[in-house]
Amino acid sequence: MQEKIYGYWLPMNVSTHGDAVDQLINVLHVFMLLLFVGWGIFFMYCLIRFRAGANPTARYEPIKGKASKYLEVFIVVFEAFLLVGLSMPVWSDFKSQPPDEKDALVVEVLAEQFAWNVHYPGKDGIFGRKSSEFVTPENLLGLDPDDPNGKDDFNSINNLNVPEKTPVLVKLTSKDVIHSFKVPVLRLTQDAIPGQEIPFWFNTTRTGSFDIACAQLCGLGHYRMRGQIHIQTQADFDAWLAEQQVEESEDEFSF
Ligand SMILES: [Cu+2]
Repeated sequence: MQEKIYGYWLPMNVSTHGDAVDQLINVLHVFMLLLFVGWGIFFMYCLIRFRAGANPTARYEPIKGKASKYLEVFIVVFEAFLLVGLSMPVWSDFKSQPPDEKDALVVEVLAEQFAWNVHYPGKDGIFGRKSSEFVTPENLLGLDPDDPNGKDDFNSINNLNVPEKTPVLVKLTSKDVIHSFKVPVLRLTQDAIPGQEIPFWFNTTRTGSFDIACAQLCGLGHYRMRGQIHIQTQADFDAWLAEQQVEESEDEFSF
């Protein structure tokens, strides 16, 4: 059964940092609504108060009253508070305190036109060396066949499996053009830039399968660059991991 993710307001949130982001979005929306209504009333007032019928000749002196000045100062101070008081702490908390690699699930995501290649390090926990020169239709990640660390690595396409309530550290890059890894329910968007490996992290609050979208218009197939994140219980995730590793060793025998 498809879960209801979207309603009248923000989509469901399943990440630990999502509440802080939502709070910011809510405050901003209420503030924008107040500004909209305020300016709308002022506009109506001006239309009536300064209509041509009642004011046949224009007056060139500016208004003497101080009300507008105080209002503008208040708005500037409030906007500074939004930026310095609310946005920056949330952002710096999220950006400057990534989880320790020991405590997190570390995966690499390699974006390409038009898919997400998810690279898991396998049993040894070490990623094999990747290079564009090794990329073939069978070796989508471009793993170096001579690197022993890459022997037990495996990848999945458009499917990112993670255990719930565990920090996940993603190292994101791109093979071709700029893509953007976006998971609305995780309140997460990160551009993927060719030639750069950009780390980001998240932590989940519950299980479920949710969409991963590409948020950069990256070519004609952009619309079908859709992946899924599967947040599983630790037991389910371990079972899935074991299954992948068995498949991987079967692959090796078939060479
Ligand atoms: Cu894309």
